[in-house]
Amino acid sequence: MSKDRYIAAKQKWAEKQSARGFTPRPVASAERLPPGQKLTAGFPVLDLGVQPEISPEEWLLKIDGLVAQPTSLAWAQFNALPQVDDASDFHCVTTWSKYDCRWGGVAFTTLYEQVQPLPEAQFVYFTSYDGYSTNVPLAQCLDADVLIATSFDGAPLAREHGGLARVIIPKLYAWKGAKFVSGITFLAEDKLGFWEVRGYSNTADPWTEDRYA
Ligand SMILES: Nc1nc2c(c(=O)[nH]1)N[C@H]1C(S)=C(S)[C@@H](COP(=O)(O)O)O[C@H]1N2
Ligand SMILES: [Mo]
Repeated sequence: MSKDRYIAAKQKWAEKQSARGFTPRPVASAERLPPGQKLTAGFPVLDLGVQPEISPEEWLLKIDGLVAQPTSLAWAQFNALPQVDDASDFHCVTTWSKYDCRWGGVAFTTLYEQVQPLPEAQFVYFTSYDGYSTNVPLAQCLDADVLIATSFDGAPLAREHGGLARVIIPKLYAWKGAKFVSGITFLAEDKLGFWEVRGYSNTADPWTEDRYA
C-alpha cells in the first residue's frame, strides 16, 4: 500500500471514530467506491453451497498456533468479551460493494491480547465450519476495525451471512473475512487459504484492484 493510501485509510478510520453513534457521513462515491466496483443496495450471499448450522451450545472458536495461551472459546465466553461496533464498507471481488455495514462483535485485538502471540507469529490463518479458510498477515488484523462479528445492523448475524460469527476486515476484499469462523491460527509462515490456492490474490487490496494472483 502506498503511503498516501495508507494515510487516507487511517484518516477514514479516524473520521468513522468521530462519527460513532451517528449515521455515517455521506462520502462522495468517487472517493469511496474502489475501482471496478458497483454499489449494491442489497446484500448478496456468497458461500461454498453450504451454510453450516452450528448451535450456540456446540459453537467453539479455537485459537492456537504460535501463542502463549491457546484457547477454545465457547459461545457464552466469547460473548462475555468486550463488544465493539463498527460501520464499514464491504467489497466483494466479484465487483459488488455495499456501504455502511454495521457490524458488532469482538475486536480481533481483544483475542490477540488474550492468547498472547509469540514474536514469531506473523500470519493468521482462519478456518470455518464449512471447510473454508483464508489467510491474512497479522499486522493487517490489528487495525481497530477488524472484528469477529456476531451482529449486523443491530440484529444477530444471519446464518446466510456467516452466523454465528464471521470475520470482517474492511480494507481487504471480502473473501479475506471468514464466515462461520471456527479457528484462528497464528503462524510464522504464510499459508494460503481456500481461494488463495485457487488463484485469488494473496494481498486482496480493493484500491489497487488486486483481485487475482
Ligand atoms: N466460510 C466462508 N466464508 C466466506 C466465504 C465462504 O464461501 N465461506 N465466501 C467469502 C466471499 S468470496 C465473500 S464475498 C463474503 C461474502 O459474504 P456475504 O455472503 O455475507 O455477502 O464471504 C467470504 N467468506
Ligand atoms: Mo467474494
